[in-house]
Order: sequence, then structure tokens, then C-alpha cells
Amino acid sequence: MSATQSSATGRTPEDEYLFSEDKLRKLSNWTEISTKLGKNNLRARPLSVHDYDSGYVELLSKLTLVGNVTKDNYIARFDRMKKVNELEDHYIIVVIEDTATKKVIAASTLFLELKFIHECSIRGRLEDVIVDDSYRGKNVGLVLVGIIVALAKESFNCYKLSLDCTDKLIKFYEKNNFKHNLNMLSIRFDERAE
Ligand code: 16G
Repeated sequence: MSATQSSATGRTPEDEYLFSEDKLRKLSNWTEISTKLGKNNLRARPLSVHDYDSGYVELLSKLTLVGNVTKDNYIARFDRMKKVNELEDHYIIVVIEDTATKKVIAASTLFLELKFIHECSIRGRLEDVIVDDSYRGKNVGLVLVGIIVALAKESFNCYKLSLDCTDKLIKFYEKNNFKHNLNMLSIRFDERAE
């Protein structure tokens, strides 16, 4: 094992993250973001292979049905996403960690879809945004969405970033400069009612 490998997993620190942390550090507003979060003992970082134990999956269950996802299931899905990202970044999951408790208290995904249109551009999709109820009122959601917007624009040169949400969340996303200008239609293949 090399000196930089974790004794617990045999992975290098870089392998433990879903995408390179440099992508965050290079954002033009990174200092402002990390200072804001730091005041509440919070920090933003890429999703880690260890985040099952930090409460990531449990947090997702506050957004929608997660079902039975074991730690092994989590690691297998993480590794599959990571493998895709090794070819080219597609799954950019950013989490906010409470530095005192080491728990993941908020999370969001930027999914990158390669297109032929717009001169072979990339469309970003903002997915799975969730903030733990007990951290409401600290602007964590706004900061988190701001990070995803900056990543889509600056790091991945997306021509647009879109999302779907319920009516009651439209105002929140409008604060982040999203405009409500299209409808979202879907067919459900699971048994959840609309
Ligand atoms: C919301 C989420 C979406 C998530 C879905 C889950 C945002 C901006 N939107 O629409 O990403 O996948 O909820 O609900 O976070 P579902 O289980 O009914 O698809």
C-alpha cells in the first residue's frame, strides 16, 4: 500500500471522492462560499465513498423514496458513477458536511448530459437537492444551489442548467436565477402516485 492510501479502504484520497475537489476549489466564488459555510461550521466537498456512514442515503430519504439501500449497494453505485467519471465527468454530487459532527447535512447533484445540439454542448441537470430540516434558515440551500450553478457554468461550460420541482419550490429556485419557462412531463414506471 502506498503512503497516500487509506488503510481502511486501500483507496487514495482522490479515489475516495466521486470527482476532483479541485473543481470546487477553482470556482471563482469559492473563497466567498467556503467563508460563508465556515461561519456555521460547514464545508462543501465532493461525495465520498464513506458517506453512507455520514448519513447521505438517510438524507436522501427526506427527499423521496429510497427503499432498501445497504452500505454495499451504496459503494457499488458510487464505484459505478466514479468509473463513468473517470472517462468523463457526468455525476457531480456535492455534499455539505457539518465539520463538528462529520454528518452530511445537505446534498445536490449536477448531472451532465452530452448533446449534439448547441455545437456539441452539455446540458446540466440539477438533481436531488436536499437540506436537513435542522439546518434550515442558514441559507445552506441557496449556497449549495449556487455551487452547482457555478460548476455548470464555469467548470463544465453547460449551455443550460435545468431542474424539476414542485410548485412550492419554484420561488426558492427563482432566487437562484432559474426561470419558470417550460413544463416537465413524465411517465412513472414505479408504483408511486403523482
Ligand atoms: C425533485 C428533485 C429531483 C428528484 C425528485 C425525486 C430537485 C431540483 N428535484 O423533483 O432531482 O429526483 O424530486 O422525486 O432536487 P421522485 O422520487 O418523485 O422522482
